[in-house]
Amino acid sequence: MASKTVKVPKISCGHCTSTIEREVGELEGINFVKADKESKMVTIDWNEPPVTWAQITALLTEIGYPAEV
Ligand SMILES: [Cu+2]
Repeated sequence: MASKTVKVPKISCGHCTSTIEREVGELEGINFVKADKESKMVTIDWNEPPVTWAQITALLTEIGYPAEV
């Protein structure tokens, strides 16, 4: 299992964190996703395969919450 914590600067409220948790959580292979509105950090644990970090960050960008690189 892989794990990463990234900053998502566009997080501004609880709706943002729920959207991220729901959308990322729907990907196959995601074990855990937690977004924090104070720190704007998102922690994700996943299994690779079936999902890759590139796919996760692509999804974040697609839903309007790109991760900071
Ligand atoms: Cu929001």
